[in-house]
Amino acid sequence: MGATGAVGRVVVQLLAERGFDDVHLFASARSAGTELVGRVVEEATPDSLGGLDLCLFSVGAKASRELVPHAVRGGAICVDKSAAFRLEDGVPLVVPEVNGERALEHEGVIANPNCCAIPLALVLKPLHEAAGLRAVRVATYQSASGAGAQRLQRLLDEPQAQHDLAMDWDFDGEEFEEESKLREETRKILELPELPLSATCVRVPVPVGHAESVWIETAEPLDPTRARELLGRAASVRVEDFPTPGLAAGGDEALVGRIRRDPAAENGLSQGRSAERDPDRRARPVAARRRGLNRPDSARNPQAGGCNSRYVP
Ligand code: 2RA
Repeated sequence: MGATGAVGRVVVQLLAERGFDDVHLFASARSAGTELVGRVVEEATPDSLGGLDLCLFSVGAKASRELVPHAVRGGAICVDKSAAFRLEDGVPLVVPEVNGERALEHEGVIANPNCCAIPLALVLKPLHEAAGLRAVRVATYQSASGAGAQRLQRLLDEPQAQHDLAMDWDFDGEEFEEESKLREETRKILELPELPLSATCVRVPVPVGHAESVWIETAEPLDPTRARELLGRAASVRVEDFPTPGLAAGGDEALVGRIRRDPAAENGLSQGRSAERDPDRRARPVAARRRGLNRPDSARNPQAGGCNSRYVP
């Protein structure tokens, strides 16, 4: 569901590459009829979503809230990438490498975390097991793709000289919604409900590939060399000296590097990481156009946001 969106198109391509052939593609009435990987996209309705085994939802929270219950009633297990159900009791919020066993506890819906929470959890889990997390601070540098296909196209169409930072999430006067999501979701995935975690999220003029700087404090001392070893062995994590969105694009791993002692904290460690799943790394044409880059509402477009991460945020 959401087959024609930024994330949906990647999902469709990966399913085809990986040999899944009993697949139906769904989208809203507006996008139904589009052809992808030789299949015609069907309109998602309460009836058309009945009788399916597994539904991958890559739409906005409003559409998920409306349609997921129909698919579940029709017998499907739904993996939903929106924020609609992530923090609900009884809905596992799963990063397979971190808490995959929780998926088995589903009652019809399994939630897929925010695309910044997924790689963060991947790198925090082994460090927590080794030394106990005491506090986490994160700064994100999020790509245009995270706000959806239209936002990505807008960046590609505008002159480079007009590129700017944006903070295009709902703002409660203190925090952006993205920042509180990152805290609450990471706590749920790691099962550390009290973990002190503060985030500062910014959208940067990069087409695809989110990056994060992460500062952690641990209960026990954790040597950077040891942290590097632990991360080198962690599933779906790749240690790179200088991780960037460009290096991560098109791959299945979260890259982590710049692992070093943080002299500003006792038992402090800092690191940078980057993750993205975009099958198309080729440069795209840039034409003149700029509209609303920094408007707080610029990401609230009708198109579902998505960062094309391997886990489909
Ligand atoms: C964003 N993480 O980048 C969110 C949604 N993909 O805005």
